[in-house]
Amino acid sequence: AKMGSIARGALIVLEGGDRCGKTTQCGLLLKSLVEEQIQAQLLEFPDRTTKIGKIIHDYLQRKEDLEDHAVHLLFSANRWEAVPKMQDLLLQGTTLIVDRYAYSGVAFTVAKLDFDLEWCKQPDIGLPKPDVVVQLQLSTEAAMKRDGFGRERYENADLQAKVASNYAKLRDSTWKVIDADKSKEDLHTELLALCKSVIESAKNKPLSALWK
Ligand code: Z5A
Repeated sequence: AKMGSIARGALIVLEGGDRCGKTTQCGLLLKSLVEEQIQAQLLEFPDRTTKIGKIIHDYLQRKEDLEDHAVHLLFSANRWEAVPKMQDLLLQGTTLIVDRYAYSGVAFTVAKLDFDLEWCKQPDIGLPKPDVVVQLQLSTEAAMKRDGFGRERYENADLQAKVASNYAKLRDSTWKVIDADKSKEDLHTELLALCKSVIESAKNKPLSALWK
């Protein structure tokens, strides 16, 4: 960073299919970074704590049905409402570890109804662009052996396979695909090393805009 200016934090996104261990790894990452005195915070999407997030939660829990375009836009709005906070934190030097982002938005809506990929990307264009997107890849067979598979809407093998193929269409130079079928500890070691190098190199880069 330039003399006198604060080095910005990195925007680190974890993506992956159901049960791949994103939430577990986000928690472990935060713990290790904080132990090493690196400022960091977690964010997750959907953020179910906001008004919009509560509507999304009821939809995912099948308590409410919503028109498919409308729910896609709500997922996006739920990210935009977090942007001012994200920008402030990043520019103050805090690294953000984000559990799902716009890629989930596109991959799930396209998987659900064969929606047009470009249409699905539109509402998220211009969000803060991640410095790295880590896709935790886990076969559906392995995912189904883990606790909790199949409780919410979207948690079925067919849809999860389509999501995986949509992720492949969204990969760009910021993506890293990691095999998630390993112990929590081994996966964490791999991820921590990757994230620390991303945090170092993000320090001197301006924050840019997604899909622009
Ligand atoms: N969605 C969307 O449609 N549009 C959008 O814009 C966004 C999301 C943002 C809810 O997301 C749904 O919303 C999601 C996509 C859609 N639908 N699906 N599927 P969510 O993130 O709130 O929920 P989720 O995908 O179901 O994620 P999760 O429950 O948070 O799972 P996870 O984070 O991948 O896994 P985990 O909780 O860390 O681990 C799952 C279990 O496996 C747990 O019992 C762990 O102890 C165990 N585990 C974790 N790691 C391991 C390893 N390494 N070995 C063995 N067992 C492990």
